[in-house]
Amino acid sequence: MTQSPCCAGSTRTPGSDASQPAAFDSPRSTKGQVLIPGGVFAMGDHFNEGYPADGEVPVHAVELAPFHIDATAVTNSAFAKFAKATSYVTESERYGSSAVFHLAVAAEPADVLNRLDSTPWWLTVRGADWKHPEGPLSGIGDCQNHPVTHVSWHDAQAYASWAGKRLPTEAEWECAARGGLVGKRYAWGDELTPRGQWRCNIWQGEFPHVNTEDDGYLTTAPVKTYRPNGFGLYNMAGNVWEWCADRFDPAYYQRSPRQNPAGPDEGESRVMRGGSFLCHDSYCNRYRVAARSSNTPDSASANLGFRCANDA
Ligand SMILES: [Ca+2]
Repeated sequence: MTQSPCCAGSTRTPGSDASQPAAFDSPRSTKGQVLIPGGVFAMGDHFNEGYPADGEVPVHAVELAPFHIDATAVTNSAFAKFAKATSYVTESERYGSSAVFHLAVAAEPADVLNRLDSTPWWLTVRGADWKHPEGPLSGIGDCQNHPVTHVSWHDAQAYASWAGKRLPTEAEWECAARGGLVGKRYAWGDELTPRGQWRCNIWQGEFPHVNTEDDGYLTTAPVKTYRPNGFGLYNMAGNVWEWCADRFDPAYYQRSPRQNPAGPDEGESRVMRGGSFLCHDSYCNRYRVAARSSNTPDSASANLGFRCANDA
């Protein structure tokens, strides 16, 4: 974890598993993807309301080649096809536990291994993984069209290569999330709930104990919930954090190249974007379109997933 322990729990893995490939050699596929036109956009926080340590400023011009990006986050159903075809075992499965939000645990007390003093709403649950997102007593039978969770950056990379895709760069992700709008706060405009309607799955109520679920969901929502943005992309804010390809450096915007920035060359953590169902203005406003966060590439949790991209 870096500076934002509220955002996503963190797990450590037992080391690499040489018995399974980290990448698969599949033909390129743009199935389920939207073509995003290239061009120049203004990347970063236009309102200077992000957390300074996240490095959302300065706003800077970025020029991107056209690219494709998935219209939705990768679902449990899609990830199940990958796991079945490849026998891939995720890092959470190998580690034997993952981070589950305290109000959504489905496990025997003996399987709740740890509760951190600094983030007591994150519990380390034995047997929590993508097939058991709330613990061993949960399943994904009724959640096939929800985003897959408990996947590490390494797991996301493996899936993307199998699908004939790749993870988006952070700049591609923000360009896509903006939906063609210029300098707006959210993926749909500047207002959080236009005409009183929720456009994303975040937290309402008193974090972390009372969630009034005004947006309809305590934890994940199906990937096509709410109206898509101007590019036809769903849930670019809230629901689950999404891994990007880039390494994370809060100072990166001060030196990033104008054309097709791909992140710093060095650094342990990887970028996550979009915020999750746990975001609330009172403690984490990272559902804004410019918001940035990161986690180590072996981390996984109940509010962290991904979507894929491709060159045009
Ligand atoms: Ca919600």
